[in-house]
Order: sequence, then structure tokens, then C-alpha cells
Amino acid sequence: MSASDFPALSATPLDLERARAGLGARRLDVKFHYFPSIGSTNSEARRLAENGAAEGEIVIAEAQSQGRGRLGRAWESPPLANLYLSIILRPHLPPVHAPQITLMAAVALAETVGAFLTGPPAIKWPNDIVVDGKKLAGILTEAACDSARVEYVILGIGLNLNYGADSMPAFLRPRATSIFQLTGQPVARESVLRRLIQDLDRCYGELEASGFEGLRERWEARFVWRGRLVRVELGDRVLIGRAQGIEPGGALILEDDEGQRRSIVAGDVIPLEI
Ligand code: BT5
Repeated sequence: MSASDFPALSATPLDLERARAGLGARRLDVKFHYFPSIGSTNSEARRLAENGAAEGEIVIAEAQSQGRGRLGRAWESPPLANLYLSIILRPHLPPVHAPQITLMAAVALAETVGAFLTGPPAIKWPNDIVVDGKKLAGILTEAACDSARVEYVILGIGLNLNYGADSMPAFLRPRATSIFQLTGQPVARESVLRRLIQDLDRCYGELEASGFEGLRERWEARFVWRGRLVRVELGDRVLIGRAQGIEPGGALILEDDEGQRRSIVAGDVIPLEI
């Protein structure tokens, strides 16, 4: 089967009423801002948050012309095939704990996609969901903080659903996948969206109620590189060591040959052994 075998499903715009049906979100009072096409849902969500938008407002688009990853990288966002959304959160967290939103979202996202796959998805610190070594989803969180509190967090999620390999640019094919590629079946995007919001709502509630400790075990259970030798690129520096899990605050623990432990707050992690 190829992507062109299900044009009707892949070309159908999102039915947000269908996604909402039976949603029952408690923590997030979901309100959609829908765009057939947009530059970046994160940028629009930021604009809305700056103008006072409430927690739970969600910018969602069928396509992005300037979908963003971290560090100026691009997120491939072809029309009508996947999910691209950005949720406005106004968490009661000290700024130092803002990175926990990314970790919480990774747990929720892994639980969501796990419901649509036979094999377990893995979490690649800090922001990727991978299956069989290929990236299925990415998270881009952007926070506005002052010294005492987080004003808002934009939680951006790109999740590949009905993205056929033949629709991907060649550079992406060896490193990315989709639910369709993994199962051979197209998936109703509304079902995944509903489930994703429910899982985020639940995990966000847990984070606010009991901190990241309550989610940490589930995060660690899916952590793909525990004990493995990795290279961490920190912009101008490179560190090598074994990834040993995460700290309560969400930093990656890297242990070098001499047993020295370091906390990595942000960076790119590349495995050095299979
Ligand atoms: C991420 O960045 O993984 C965060 C991606 C967040 C995208 C969402 S979509 C909705 C919201 N609005 C936005 O503008 N962004 C968010 P990073 O770890 O930097 O990974 C980027 C890398 O992933 C790229 O350099 C590619 O190698 C790869 N990539 C790009 N598009 C992809 C896709 N559709 N699926 C899988 N991998 C992709």
C-alpha cells in the first residue's frame, strides 16, 4: 500500500467536532484555532498568548510553510496528512521547572502513539518520539518567563500519521516514520488528536498535582538510551559519556569514564553505539 492508495482519508480536512466528541478534558479547557495553512502554529500560539489567550487554547493547522524544530531547524509539514498543533499552557511552575513540560508531553505523546501501534514507542531526550530508530513525532516547547514564574508555555507537537515514505523528502526517509508507515494502515487523524489531548490533559494534571516525580518512572521506562554511550552537542562543546537517565528537574544525567556525572539541560544527543 502507498500513500496514494487512500487519497480520500489523507485528503480529508480535520473534523474538529469529531475530535471533540467525548473529549472530556478536565485540566485543559480546549478551544481550537484552526488554519488550513499557516507559517508555524507555535508562532501563532505565541502571538495569541501575548494577547492574553487562555490556557488550553490550541492552534492547529493542516499544513505549515515554516514549521519549526529546535535550533532553527525545519519541521516538514505537508498538508492534510499529519498533526501540527500548539497548545497554550499557563502552568503554576517555577521557571526552572519549565523543561518538565517537554518531558510531560513526551510521556503523553508516547502513550498516545502506543495506543495506535503494536510495538512500544521510545523517548529520545529531550523531545523526540522514535519507533525502530526513526522519528515519529517532535516537541517544540517555548516558554515566556520572568524570574519568578512562567507566564506561558507554547507546547508545539508535530506527529506523523498518514505521511507516506514517498511523500517525504529524500533526506527524511531514512530518519523519519509515521503511523501509516509502521502499521500499513491510514489512521483517522481525529481519533489520534482526541486521544492526544486526553493524554496531555491527564499528564499535565499529574505534573501540576505532584510534580515530575509522578511521571518520571513512565518517562524512564521509555528512555531509549539508558546506559548507552552518547555524544552530546552543546553548541560550542561536545561531551561524551553514558546517558544514565534524568534528574528530577528533567536534566539528562551524563556519566563519563571516570564516573563523573554532569547534568545536561539542553543539547543534541547522538548515540555512539548500537
Ligand atoms: C523537533 O525539533 O523535533 C520539534 C518539532 C516540532 C514541530 C511542531 S509542528 C507544530 C509546532 N509548530 C511548529 O512550528 N513546530 C511545532 P528538532 O529536534 O530540532 O528536530 C528537527 C529535525 O527533525 C529536522 O532537522 C529533521 O531532521 C527532522 N524532521 C523534520 N521534519 C520531520 C517530520 N515531519 N518528521 C520527522 N522528522 C522530521
